[in-house]
Amino acid sequence: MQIPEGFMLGAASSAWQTEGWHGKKAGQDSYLDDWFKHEYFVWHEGKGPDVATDFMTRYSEDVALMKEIGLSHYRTSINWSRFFTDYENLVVDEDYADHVNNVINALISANVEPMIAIEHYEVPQFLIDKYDGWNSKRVVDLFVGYAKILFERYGDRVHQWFTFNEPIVPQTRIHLDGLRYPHDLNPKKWMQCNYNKVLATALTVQAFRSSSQSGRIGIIHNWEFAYPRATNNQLDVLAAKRFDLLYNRVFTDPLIKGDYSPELIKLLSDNHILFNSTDEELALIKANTIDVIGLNLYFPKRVKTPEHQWDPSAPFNPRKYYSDFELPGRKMNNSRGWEIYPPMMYDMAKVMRDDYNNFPWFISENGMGTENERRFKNSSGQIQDDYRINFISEHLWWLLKAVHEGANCEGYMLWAFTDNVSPMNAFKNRYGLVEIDLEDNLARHLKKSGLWYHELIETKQLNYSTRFAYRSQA
Ligand code: BGP
Repeated sequence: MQIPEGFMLGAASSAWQTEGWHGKKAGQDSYLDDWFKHEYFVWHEGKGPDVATDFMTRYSEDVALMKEIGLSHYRTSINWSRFFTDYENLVVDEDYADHVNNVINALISANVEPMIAIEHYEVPQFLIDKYDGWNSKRVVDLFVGYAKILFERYGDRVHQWFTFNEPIVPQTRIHLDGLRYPHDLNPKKWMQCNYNKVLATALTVQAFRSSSQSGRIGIIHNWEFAYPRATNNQLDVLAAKRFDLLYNRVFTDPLIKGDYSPELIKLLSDNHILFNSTDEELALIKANTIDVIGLNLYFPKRVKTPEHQWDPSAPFNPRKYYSDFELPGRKMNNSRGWEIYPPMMYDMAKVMRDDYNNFPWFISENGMGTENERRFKNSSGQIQDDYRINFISEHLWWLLKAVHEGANCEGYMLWAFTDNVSPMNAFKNRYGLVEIDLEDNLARHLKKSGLWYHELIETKQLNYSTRFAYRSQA
């Protein structure tokens, strides 16, 4: 299948998952760093952001490999917690700012366009301790101040900005599900943080447009594609719809369309978790919608009508409205516990076409994390990750089919360029086109998929005849 000219074929990562703490100054902890320090025992084999892939000192090697593979784009983030020595007076840490500058320049000279997320969970712990983090509108203002400095310093060379990567995720894990440190279960706070990040995005979009820089600005959202168990069962369909409102449209409606849907507002009011907003803020959100959206899409979310009655005295959770549905026989990535369902790419394109007026979008993350990947090394030590090649091929096949039918999807970015640190799972599941060898001083080695991706980019031909391979996995 032909890949259209100009279709982005890149890869992604983030600052905190690669950098390591080399050169980090006292007081520069991010939320992730603080969590890692407090609950080190939930991180796989004690590995985490402290060393990561040591991108801080080894980025030149990585950029050289990006050039070798021929990536058109590389998305990463700038680490807010390291960018300042004083978050309130916006005093820049010039050492870190220089590092960012060098990385951007290196990417450009390697002919790889940088795409930058302003936050990929790297909110400074200081702002959590002092203001309760994203629950606070003071933090919204400080974020916008931070973003303006990035536009001034790097906007001449970075032309694609994203306010957040997966803005819903940290507060969902902390305030809605209570899974992550500090386990502060508080659904109202969950929704307030969601809203404050929408507001922060609108204010940042406004700041970007009034700066002298060219380019575009958007957000990266982890769209959780909700499939009802049975499309002819109205209760299952309703369960999927409510899931979709609470996890997807809570961001995408205000950011793309400028307004929250009345159905969502009613759902939030009925459950006493409506966010605090002012008319002025809502007008600002309406006037400053984004230019483009990146969607992180890994697995389908299958739901059915709730199996059990909800306890009205329990803290609100969207599970009030749905139960998980496990499709018997589903194809799985067992390392991660995620179902593999490539046609989701095509279904996503239909949603963007029908519900968002063919708004510009791209796949900002998709990929396959595999445990114990060393077992796939051949005699010369190269990881033979055919399962990853198949995974990418199947997903791209469905995506390109949609593109050939008119979807406004601009590209595909693999997660991830190199193996890197996942929250808690650390290096357990390997995602990269490039191996990070923990047993050999973090040496970088191209996997078979790295060579394959290079060929894909060179030839712009996806040689894949099966549209959907069945269950045979690593
Ligand atoms: C996305 C995040 C990434 C990355 C990826 C893989 O949700 O944006 O930061 O971690 O998922 O998931 P995991 O690392 O949990 O396996």
